[in-house]
Amino acid sequence: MTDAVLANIEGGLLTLTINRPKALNALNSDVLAALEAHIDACSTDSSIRCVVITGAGEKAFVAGADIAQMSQLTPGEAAHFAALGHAVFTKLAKLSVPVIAAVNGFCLGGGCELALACDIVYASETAHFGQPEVKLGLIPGFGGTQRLARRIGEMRALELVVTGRMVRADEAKQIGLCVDTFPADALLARVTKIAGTIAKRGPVAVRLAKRVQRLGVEAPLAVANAFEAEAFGNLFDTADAREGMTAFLEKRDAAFGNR
Ligand code: DAK
Repeated sequence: MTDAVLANIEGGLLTLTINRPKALNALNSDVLAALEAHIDACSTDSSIRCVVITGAGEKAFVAGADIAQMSQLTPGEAAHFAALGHAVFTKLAKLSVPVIAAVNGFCLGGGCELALACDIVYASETAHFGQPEVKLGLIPGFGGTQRLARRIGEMRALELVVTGRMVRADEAKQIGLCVDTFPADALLARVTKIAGTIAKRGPVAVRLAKRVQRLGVEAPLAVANAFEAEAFGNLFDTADAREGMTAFLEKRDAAFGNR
């Protein structure tokens, strides 16, 4: 595997670092292929409880799709690039464990779409978000016209997409593009701590919570509530739910076995 994306696994936490700092971590086909390989590996590793994605260097999370590479694409290659990007981001969104974006700087175009494919986003106080594709005569190509509206609402999303303007971290938090902001030098440590908390919770419950919510937002409320009720019932068949409730009653920490 190339070093386009660095992977580190520790304490049930997989940290993926997009690693092209000289190009502000722009997404080229090598990065997308490496990301896909790591996501595939993660999807079959039951020891991983949470994933964190960040960018190498101090300046950028991901400053978009690689414009230099894109500018050379034939229509056929562009279609392949778009299909690869969609496939990777969809796989990421469908990972059974929560995925957190630690946005450590510019988060633009394909980078913002990458953050939108993650379940939870935290940002450094110096981060900038945006979908500037219209400045290049393009539109977002990795799901941004769809996921952005679902996350922050149609009006705010279209305003960002058609102006291409950048949003600073404080506004990003205010409009729901990220949950919270931290000083740049504390971001990764704070996000790792939060991911560590998730990793300690009942793993089957965490996965089911994500699954039910992801499925439910695409469904009518009555159907979504039925998903939840079924999943809730299924948890009573798991050793972890028995252990969690027993541990509470016995006033001790639960020892979950992921079963
Ligand atoms: N691609 C390639 N290289 C990039 C890049 C990018 N997106 N962003 C930055 N770089 C490179 C710069 O070219 C520069 O390289 P050198 O000149 O040093 O070799 C290096 O990173 C440092 O950047 P700057 O010198 O520009 O740094 P500044 O601090 O002055 O400015 C900036 C930072 C983030 C404001 C600026 O770099 C910038 O505006 N970058 C471009 C941001 C952008 O437009 N992002 C959106 C890209 S378009 C589709 C599929 C996907 C997409 C669309 C369609 N389908 C197939 C349908 C997605 C599109 C996009 O994401």
